[in-house]
Amino acid sequence: MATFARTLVTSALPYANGRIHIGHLAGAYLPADIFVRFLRMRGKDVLFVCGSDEHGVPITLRAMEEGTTPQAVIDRFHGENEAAFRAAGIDFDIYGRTSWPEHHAATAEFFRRLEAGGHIEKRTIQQYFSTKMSMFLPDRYVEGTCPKCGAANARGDQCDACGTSYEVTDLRDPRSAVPGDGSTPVLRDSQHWFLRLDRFQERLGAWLEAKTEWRANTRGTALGWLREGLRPRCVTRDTEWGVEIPVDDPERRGKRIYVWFDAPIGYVTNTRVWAARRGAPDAWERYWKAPDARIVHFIGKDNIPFHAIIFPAMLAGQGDYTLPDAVVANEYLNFLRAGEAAAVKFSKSRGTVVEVQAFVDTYGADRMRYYLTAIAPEGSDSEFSWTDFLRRTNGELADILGNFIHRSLSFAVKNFDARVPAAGALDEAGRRALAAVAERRDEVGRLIERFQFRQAQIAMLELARLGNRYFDEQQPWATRRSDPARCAGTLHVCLQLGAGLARMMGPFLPESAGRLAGMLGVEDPHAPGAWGRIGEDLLAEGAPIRPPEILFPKLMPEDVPQ
Ligand code: B3M
Ligand code: ZN
Repeated sequence: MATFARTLVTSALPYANGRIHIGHLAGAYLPADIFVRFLRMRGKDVLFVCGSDEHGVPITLRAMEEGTTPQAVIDRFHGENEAAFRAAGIDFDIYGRTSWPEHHAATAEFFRRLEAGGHIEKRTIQQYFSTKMSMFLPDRYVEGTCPKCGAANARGDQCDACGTSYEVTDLRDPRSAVPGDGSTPVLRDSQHWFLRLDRFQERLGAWLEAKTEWRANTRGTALGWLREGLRPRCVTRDTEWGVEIPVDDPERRGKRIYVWFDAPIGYVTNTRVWAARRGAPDAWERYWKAPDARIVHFIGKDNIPFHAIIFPAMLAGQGDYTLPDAVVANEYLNFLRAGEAAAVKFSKSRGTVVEVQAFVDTYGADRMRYYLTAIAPEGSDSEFSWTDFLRRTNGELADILGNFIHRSLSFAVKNFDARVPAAGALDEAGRRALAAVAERRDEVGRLIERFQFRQAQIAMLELARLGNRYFDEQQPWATRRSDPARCAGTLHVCLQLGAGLARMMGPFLPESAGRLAGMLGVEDPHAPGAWGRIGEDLLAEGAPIRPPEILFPKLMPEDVPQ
């Protein structure tokens, strides 16, 4: 595994057209946050950028549906989503906006440098036009039958049913998706600007060949695009909402930069604004133009082509940018309604949406983080169900992790004057249990570095399972009378495991990690370097501990929707 001086982590910029739901969180945000917290705990230089994606059809469609303006839509949801991420413990260094002037400038800069390199060309294309609404229809405003799988209601540029991307003119039985329209559009000539993606075939091929450790979904999709042969891609649209096309050409009237051209540049914009806010305006280049830095994108699988092919081509076309080191794409998290056999997509219209803010308000951030990581769609789609949430919250968080912490601290507070007892002459079982803390630390770290967060959380929980087994085998409630020194040694070991867990929980359950650290008198779990001190700097004998609070009170069946 190569070593890097610094890491830039990005999460896909959510459209500011609605509230983020737990499917989003499980996809591109929670895994990234676990990774960033882990790197921070190891004292690494890591920057975590995200922000609202504020252009494109999802915004204008919402504004049309609500009879309001795109600006009103983004102002509302940018703020709500920023608050929801904060409530979920997703700790970005900056949460920016692609409506910022700095972003419009950065997009123009990218476009002009690509144009100067001969990578942009103007073409006349056929675009769907609604005679009823007297407007050209961007892809998302056209629906029809998927040209590949025949699914109805396929979107203009990508089919949700089979995932195929295509040109809108490939769609069968096209109809306008503009609210109140529904008419059959006609094709009309329109001038647009194209990114000559084909000119990057070799450059991207060489770069991708080396990405052997990428997940199959990402590597497969990217190599598939290369095998088909990269083709010029339209990077402008007929719309009044978006970044102006930076050309001196009357044809640009009524047209804007395509949202998927400007949105990924938002990662660069947000890094620049972060640097400027710190009074170090050039610091952004240490992440985007440095061979000793790595860029790691966290996304959902439908964003793979943009992050593994198109944006890298745009970066390569700038001449001096670093290309992404890793693109970590999760599959989809779907919703399994009680009593139904098949899971469905999270969707407001279907009444199967679970908004992040509401979930945190009811169950707390850490229960949500634990469960979404436990069912993370890392290698394949996975399912969220309230029944399973209840079962795993009680059966794992409460009964394994919470129970081990509570029984250890309660016993030590009651029988050892709320202090860490003397270890004494530990037997083999005690020595093995102590050694397990550093072993688990290294196992969890290896899994996180390999972006296997689901397995990493299981490995973290394994330390609590081991602690419960050790407590049961040592029977301190019996040795308290029969062999007080042995009993003291048992509790000494249990509290050391607790101190290890207080930090090992840090990337996954940040709030609970802090609470446990407070009970044990352990350093702030998120202090730089805290990760390396797991299993090394032990609690001192005689150190005070606090009576435990219940970390994860059990939920009753009536506490969750049926
Ligand atoms: N705004 C969200 C999506 O397609 C899209 C991501 C942009 S990342 C630069 O789900
Ligand atoms: Zn299809």
